[in-house]
Amino acid sequence: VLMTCPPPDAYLVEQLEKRFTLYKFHSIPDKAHFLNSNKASIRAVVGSASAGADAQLIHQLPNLEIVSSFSVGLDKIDLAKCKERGIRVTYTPDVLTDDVADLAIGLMLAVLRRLCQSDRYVRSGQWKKGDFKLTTKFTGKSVGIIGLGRIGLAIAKRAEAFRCPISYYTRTEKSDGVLINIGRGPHVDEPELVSALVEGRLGGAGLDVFQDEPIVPEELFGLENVVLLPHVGSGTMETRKEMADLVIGNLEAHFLNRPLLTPVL
Ligand code: 8YV
Repeated sequence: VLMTCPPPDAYLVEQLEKRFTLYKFHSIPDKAHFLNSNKASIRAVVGSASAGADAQLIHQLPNLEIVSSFSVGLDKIDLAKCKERGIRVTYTPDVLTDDVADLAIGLMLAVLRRLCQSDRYVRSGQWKKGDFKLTTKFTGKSVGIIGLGRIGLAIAKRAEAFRCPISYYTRTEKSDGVLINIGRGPHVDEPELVSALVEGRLGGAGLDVFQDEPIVPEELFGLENVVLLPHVGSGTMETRKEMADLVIGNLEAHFLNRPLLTPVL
C-alpha cells in the first residue's frame, strides 16, 4: 500500500501497518527512484484531501488495483484514469457529515458573534479598559448553500433550527453577507474573496479550506471579520476513527474479494 498524502491520522497508519506493507510516499526523498524499484509491488493507494492519485502516478503504477481515500472529496483522484484502468476507488462519505456541518455553523457564529475577537479582547486585558463593539445576530438570517449534497443538507437542517430562511443558491449580490467555506478552496475565487473582504464589499468570512493549503493569503491575517481554520472540518477523534476504519475496511474487502463498503468506482 502506498500512502501518497502526509500521514493524516496515527490510528490509520498504525492499522495499515498491521495489515499491509505500507510505504509513506510523502517522506521518501527520492520518489522517482522509489517508484522505479517498487512500482510492480504496489497494489493500493491511500490518499486524502491533500494528495490522492493523479494521472501521472496512476500511469507509473502498473499493478494498481484500488485507491482508498481518507476523505469524502475526490478532487485529488483522477477518476477518469481510474475508470479507464479498471482501478476501484473508495472514499469516506456520511461518517464526517455531522462534524463538517457542525463546523459550518460554528464558523457562522464565530464570524457574526465575533467569538475569536471577544476571546482576544478578554485575554489581552482590553475588557478592563473599554466597551466591546456589538455583534450581528445569526438566528433568522438568510442562509444560502451552494452544493446541497449530504453536508449541504445537514447544514440546512441545523440552520433551520436557527430559524434561518434557506436558499441553496443565489445570484443576488450580497453587501453585508458572510461567506463560509467548508468544502474546497477552489470553490471560491480566492483573490476576489480577499479583495472583497479587504475593500469591505463582503461582511466577513469563516474559512476552513483554501486554494493552496497550507498557504493562506496573508492579507486575511489582519482582518477582524475573518475566522481562519486549518482544514479541520472532519477533525474530531470520533470521525477520524470512523474514516480510518472505512479506508481499511475497503482495502480488506477488496483484497478478500468482498463487496466494497463505500465504492465510488
Ligand atoms: C480530509 C476532507 O479528508 O473528507 C474530505 O474531503 O476534506 C477532510 O475530511 C481530512 O482533513 C484529511 O485530509
